[in-house]
Amino acid sequence: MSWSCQCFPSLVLALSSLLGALALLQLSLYLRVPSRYGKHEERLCRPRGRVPARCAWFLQELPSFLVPALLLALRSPPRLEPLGCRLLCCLFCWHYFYRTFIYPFFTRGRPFPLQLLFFGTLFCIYNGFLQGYYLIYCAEYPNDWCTDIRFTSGLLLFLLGMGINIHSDLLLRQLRKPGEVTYKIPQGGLFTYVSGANYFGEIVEWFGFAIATWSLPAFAFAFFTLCCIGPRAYHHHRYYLKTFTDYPKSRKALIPFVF
Ligand code: NDX
Repeated sequence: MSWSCQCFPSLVLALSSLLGALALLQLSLYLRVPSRYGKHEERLCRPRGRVPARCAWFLQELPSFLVPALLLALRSPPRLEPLGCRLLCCLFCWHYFYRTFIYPFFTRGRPFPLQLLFFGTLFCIYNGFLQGYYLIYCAEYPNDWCTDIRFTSGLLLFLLGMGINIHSDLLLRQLRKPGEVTYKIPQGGLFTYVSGANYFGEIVEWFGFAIATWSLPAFAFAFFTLCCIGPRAYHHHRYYLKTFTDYPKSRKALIPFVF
């Protein structure tokens, strides 16, 4: 089976706008009350409606990798010229390869609420389709896009953000022994400056991707990421200040030295 190549710009515009609207909805819902998973889940209220963290993160993130990969495989004739376009699609898939096939197998997180797993999976199908469809069917770049300042600076930011995100996730994981579910004060790396170091890395990463692709869908996704995990970083910060009397007072919530 193969799909003939067609780009519908109005579809890209509609899906990107909806993503922007979901970001604002997300912000209004979770600014005051955190999304209820991990340390903000109401304590063991519904033990039955929870899925082991490994399984939940694998299932939830899989569509973000699989959907663009399928779109790519089904496209006829195969595209992704010039090189800039091919690299950009690989960056997106690379992140979600890590998030789907590596991150879940090392996580020591608490079981994840089934209801949020359902919505998270729907979101990943939606976003995987939007980013993949745009890059594979619609994006047009000049042959020298790889040397454009937007591509190079965006790529550098993407790599920097990804490095911070992976390193911070690793530091969080090392706080626990296998089987442990208690919370401790994160130390080292960017956690020296902010409570949400992993989130800071992820936000930098997706804004880098948006600059490198210079596209509406990628900017909409970067904005969604900011609205989704920005408030979560703030709630993590408040949680730490409330829970640990010796929590470093100079540490900010999300942006080093600023907020
Ligand atoms: N998954 C992105 N919205 C989300 C799941 C939830 O990848 O209905 C968004 C993602 C989804 C969300 C996703 C989309 C929107 C949803 C939402 C639920 C509701 C919402 C669907 C898809 C919704 C609308 C209204 C629009 C319909 O026990 P534990 O689990 O707390 O353990 C943690 C541990 N840890 C510690 N251990 C010891 N001591 C401490 N002090 C510790 N602090 C933490 O570390 C975990 O095992 C681990 C990481 O925890 P945490 O809380 O720091 O990060 P977490 O939020 O779990 O994210 C994990 C990684 C991280 O790198 C982050 O950057 C990335 O995933 N992420 C997460 C969320 C979204 C996202 C990226 C993005 O938008 N790009």
